[in-house]
Amino acid sequence: MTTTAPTAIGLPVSDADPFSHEVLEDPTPFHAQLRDAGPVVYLDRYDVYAFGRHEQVHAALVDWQQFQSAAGVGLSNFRYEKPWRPPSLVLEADPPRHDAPRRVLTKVLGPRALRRLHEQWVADAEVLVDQVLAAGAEFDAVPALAEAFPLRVFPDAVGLPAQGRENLLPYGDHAFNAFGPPNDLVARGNPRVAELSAWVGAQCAREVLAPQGFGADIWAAADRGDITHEQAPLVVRSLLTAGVDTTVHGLSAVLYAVATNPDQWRRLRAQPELARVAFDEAVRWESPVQTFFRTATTDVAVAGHVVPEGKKILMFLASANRDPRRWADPDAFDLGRDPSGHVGFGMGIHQCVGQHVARLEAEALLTALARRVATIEPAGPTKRHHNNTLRAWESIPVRMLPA
Ligand code: OVM
Repeated sequence: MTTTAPTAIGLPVSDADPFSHEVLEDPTPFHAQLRDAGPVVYLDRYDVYAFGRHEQVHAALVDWQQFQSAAGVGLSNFRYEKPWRPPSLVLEADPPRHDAPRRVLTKVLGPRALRRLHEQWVADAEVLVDQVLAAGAEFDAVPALAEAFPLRVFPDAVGLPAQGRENLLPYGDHAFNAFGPPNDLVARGNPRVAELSAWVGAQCAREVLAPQGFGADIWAAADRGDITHEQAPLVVRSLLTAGVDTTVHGLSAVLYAVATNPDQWRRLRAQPELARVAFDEAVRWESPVQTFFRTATTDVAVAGHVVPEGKKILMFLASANRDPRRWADPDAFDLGRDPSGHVGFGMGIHQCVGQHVARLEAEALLTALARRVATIEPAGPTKRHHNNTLRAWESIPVRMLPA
């Protein structure tokens, strides 16, 4: 990153490209430079105001009045550019319009629904882990576990038909790429956007969804008048967009973390009740969702600088989650720390509404592994999957020796 001398008004400027393949391969050095350059850094290549420190990222996340979402939470400013799909009714909305769809999702994905799923998901995780281990000690943890488990439990919980589920990951991958600039990653996804969007759109119809599940629950909320029947399909779409890739990469993160930190795996084996802490610590450590944007609704004063009205703010969740101003030994994956306060699920009114579903998936899978697997070791070179928003693995070869 070339940081030029601060401008006349004292704002550090950088010509870095956070969406370049070099940064996507390993964003950690860039994040450190960004944090050290100042609390606000102007990225002149994109005309955006970047926050890399925990203090400013957290403050922006909880200030929806001055940092709005309705102009899009990617680089594209919906005030001037047409979105690639109809905006999400929750993610890309501000109060008051945001609130009814959000309340519906909070309820549909809440404690009652999860109590119903808990036993089934624990049993599903045990079956999957037994199958994988029976096939051999060495395998790729990404397809075998991180992809297989969410794809086994989540689409069923939504009530999706079996046909076409292979579209879920490519659709989500493109949606998260689309928050970034229109670079080669977006171009590579574009040829399939019409086909994938049509498939996802079709799955949101009441007749296509099973009579029980998150999808049916959203339609039932429309019958009660909590949202309109016109809104219901787009609320279902949010589950299909945000619910699969995120959990796949979150599970990859925690599997990579325990494979490369054998002391932490031993700790988890000795205390399987640490499974949820392990997952949250992995979300802090890896930040499967790296970034989101906001738009300034007014000239906003931030740490002695001004973010002008209408400009985009780029919040580096991943950088905030490893800010040494906030965390002791931030680069360590440590089950002994309290990871709460991390912004990997966001914060404030848009904080991940599916986080309890994600934690339940992780708890089921990690607990099944902790009961069966004595040691987890890397078994070959890992490979990253690049995405403009997601921190992802394509491949994590591992060797798991049974207990
Ligand atoms: C949505 C949504 C919510 C969170 C993340 C996301 C693609 C999408 O409501 O569609 O990423």
